[in-house]
Amino acid sequence: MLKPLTSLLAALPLCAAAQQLKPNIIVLVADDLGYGDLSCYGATRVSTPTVDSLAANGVRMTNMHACASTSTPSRYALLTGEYPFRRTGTDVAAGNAGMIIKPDQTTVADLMHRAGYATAAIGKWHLGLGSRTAAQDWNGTIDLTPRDLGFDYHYIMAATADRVPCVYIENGRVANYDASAPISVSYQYNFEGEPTGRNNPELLTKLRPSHGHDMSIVNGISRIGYMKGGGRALWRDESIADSIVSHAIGFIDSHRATPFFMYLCTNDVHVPRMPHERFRGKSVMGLRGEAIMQFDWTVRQITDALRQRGIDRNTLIIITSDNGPVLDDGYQDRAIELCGTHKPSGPYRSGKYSAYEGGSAVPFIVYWPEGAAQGMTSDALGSLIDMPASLASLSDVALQPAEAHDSQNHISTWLGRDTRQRDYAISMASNRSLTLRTQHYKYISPSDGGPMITWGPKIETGYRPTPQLYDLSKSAYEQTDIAKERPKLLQRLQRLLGEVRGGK
Ligand code: NG6
Ligand code: CA
Repeated sequence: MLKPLTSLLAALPLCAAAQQLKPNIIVLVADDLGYGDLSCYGATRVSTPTVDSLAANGVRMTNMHACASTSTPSRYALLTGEYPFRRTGTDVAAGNAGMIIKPDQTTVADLMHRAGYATAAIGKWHLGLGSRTAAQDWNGTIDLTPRDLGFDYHYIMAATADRVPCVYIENGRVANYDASAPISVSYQYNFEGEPTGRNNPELLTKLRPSHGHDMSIVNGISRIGYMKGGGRALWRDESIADSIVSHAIGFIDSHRATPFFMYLCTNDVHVPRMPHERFRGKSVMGLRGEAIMQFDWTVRQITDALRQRGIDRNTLIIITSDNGPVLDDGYQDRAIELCGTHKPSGPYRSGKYSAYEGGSAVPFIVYWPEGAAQGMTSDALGSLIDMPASLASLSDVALQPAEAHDSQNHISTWLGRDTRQRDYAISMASNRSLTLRTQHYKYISPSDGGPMITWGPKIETGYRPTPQLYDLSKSAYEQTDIAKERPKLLQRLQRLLGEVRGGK
């Protein structure tokens, strides 16, 4: 039946109003920032006043999990809503890895785009670029980029600051490209005559490696991988946070009329930690503490910019991290020596790379003055895999069955309007073994590999050849394995993991 014209007309202004009311969305992902690294999560040897104030005026979730204890698989899950264990090639990517997410996969950016948002990826990327590994045209246009994954704009680091190429990529091309210094990149061989950290330690004026990271030297710091050229396009580590912030604000400024979605990823607090000079000497924990301060500064720049433009009240900001913390991750930055009583993983055992909780438990703060609860702490179990479905729901976008198929909608809980939680959260350790967390328990599947990682620093893996089960309601620190005492519970969690694993 045709609707009378008057009712159609009456509906129009409402639609227009609804359109305008869509909040801007910023998903701000720190790198290697631990559960215990923010003062609103208990840190006392470093202070993060801006993040603390968002937490105090928003929702602070205390039981949130990344899907992996390293970056690439964790970010893969957050953007696609698919567990990284379903696909090979989702492990920590080289700087010249081809694009890991397939262009036909639906990402959270695609969904936001469908909802009418302008979309951007800014900062650390680490999910590959180009259609083929080692075949990117760093001197021309890269053929497969975040643009093919639903992002209108990108200004990114291909991988991490410790991996070449040490340049930003803006909309498929090296930003600030210097034609007088053509760029070559290899993860197999060095370029003739180019110094390396291994052969030319005298050129390491800023940081020395503690393990690995002894290949090409850029800005007095040796990296993973080899590169030649770059010239004016090479980044200065001390200015990475500033570059990320200025491009984020630039994107905000160019999208004042439409709602925007920004996936904003800091380089902090990943290695090499070389924050801006203005933070030097400011933390008792040295460079790692200063990198945490710089992370808080980044949040401050963004929130100030929103406020100055009068859009802070209708912007939803989610602050989280891609995986747990690490102290010595390959450079002699004295993170271990200066840590003192600080607990980067809070109450949890181990950190980055590990199957223990420290590997995947992450801070998660939701701030949106017009839409989220204020000053609430939630212990609802959650997972970053739910980003696509939750933001799609917030934006009224319907998901097709094949899209983001591991992702569930938990937006009401994230906004503090509900206490409904996930039944389980699954994470993948760096050897791809899986863990399953429920509100009270943690199951770690059996796997090969010793109790400590096999390179460099002392990090507990949590790997054992036998299944492990811990009661986290008794102690957050996984110490007493109750697998033998609770065979039925163990079986139930194993079955659940098996179902999810075989499910899709
Ligand atoms: C490791 C690197 C480490 C870090 C990590 C990835 C060595 C010895 N260690 O292989 O420094 O780059 O990969 O970190 O090379 S992540 O947070 O991006 O996953
Ligand atoms: Ca990381």
